[in-house]
Amino acid sequence: MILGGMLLTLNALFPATRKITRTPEQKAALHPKLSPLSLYQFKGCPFCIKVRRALKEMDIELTLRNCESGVYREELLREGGEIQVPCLKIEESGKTRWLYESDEIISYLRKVIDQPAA
Ligand SMILES: N[C@@H](CCC(=O)N[C@@H](CS)C(=O)NCC(=O)O)C(=O)O
Repeated sequence: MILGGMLLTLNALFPATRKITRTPEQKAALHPKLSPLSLYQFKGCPFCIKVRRALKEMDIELTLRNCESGVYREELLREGGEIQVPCLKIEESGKTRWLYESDEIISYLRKVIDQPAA
């Protein structure tokens, strides 16, 4: 908890910088690719902060689900299989996948936003 608070403070003091800046139109074009995704996270988890900083660098936004407690934590355990964050919930073609591991999540997001529109 104390470490998480310190990391959040450091993250606020030294915010990630955008490596790319998207126009509102470009963001709207990404919406179909990103809306099926949600990031299950803890606010003060270093690996979650790493993913959130990568989101900022890529100038994209995802639905964030805080799962320190409550229904999203229960859902993560029940459907994802374990309580480990960050975890990306991917809803595609009527199926749901749960992607664990911060590096995997960042790589997946990079691939998703580079994909040409379907
Ligand atoms: N290798 C993982 C590590 C993730 C990890 O250790 N997450 C911790 C929080 S910082 C966790 O989910 N712990 C389970 C718990 O607190 O119940 C990654 O890079 O995503």
